[in-house]
Amino acid sequence: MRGGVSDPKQSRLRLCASALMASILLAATATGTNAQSCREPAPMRFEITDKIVRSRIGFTQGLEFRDGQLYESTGRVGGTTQLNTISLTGEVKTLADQGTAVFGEGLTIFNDEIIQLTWQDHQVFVYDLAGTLKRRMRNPRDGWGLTNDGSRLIFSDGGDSIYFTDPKTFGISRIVRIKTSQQGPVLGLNELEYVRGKIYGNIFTTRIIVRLDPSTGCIEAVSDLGPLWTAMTPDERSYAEGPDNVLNGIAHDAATNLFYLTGKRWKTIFSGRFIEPR
Ligand SMILES: [Ca+2]
Repeated sequence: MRGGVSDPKQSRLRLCASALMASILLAATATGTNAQSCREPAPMRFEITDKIVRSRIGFTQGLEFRDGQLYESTGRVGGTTQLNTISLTGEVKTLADQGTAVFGEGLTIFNDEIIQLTWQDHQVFVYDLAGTLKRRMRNPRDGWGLTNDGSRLIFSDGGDSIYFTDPKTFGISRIVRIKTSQQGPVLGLNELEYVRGKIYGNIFTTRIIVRLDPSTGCIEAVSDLGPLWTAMTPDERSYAEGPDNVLNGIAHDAATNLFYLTGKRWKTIFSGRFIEPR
């Protein structure tokens, strides 16, 4: 069913996310003091190059590009936690299904293993590239977005920090607080993507994607993805207008430098590039 709010994180964070978006946009134009030693974030524009129309929709919680296709994690309360592949022509294939007992969240691929978080179930599933479950790990925290920097997994839990963990054990080795040039915590960082030393993440319930430096936690750039909705056909937009169907998928193909962006239960996945003014 499309429509009604089925993600309980939604109502909890809606107010603080709105405040955060205002704060980040304000920070992007602020000229005041630099209270937390971060530079003012630069505006970033997303230039759409193409779009993929899916053969069936999913409650997207994680997205990553590998070997010419997208890997997707899905999850919601009362909905199935799946591991899907999506071809660049939009064909969706389910590799694994954990059922409705757990709430699937972020996904990343590290050393030919697909790693899938769950929200508050503390379970981390590890699959081979064909989707066969190899092992499980325990996450002591909530699980939201997940990516990796080539040596460590990096995840968010909706709070004010990102967490670096051991890919073999999920033991947390480092915690970095997310900051802007303005005072106050940054909450709601959701789906993540590590690209050339930076992390792109979308702020839950907003149309904002930020780029942050994982070594300092500073948000360096901010992009309003509102133009994605403008680029949809009326039918495609109908899938992206429910209060639940927020922006929540960021993947990157290093070979082409293309990003792939989508949202929960969207019919469309957009490809394109982030452009910053020189
Ligand atoms: Ca991602």
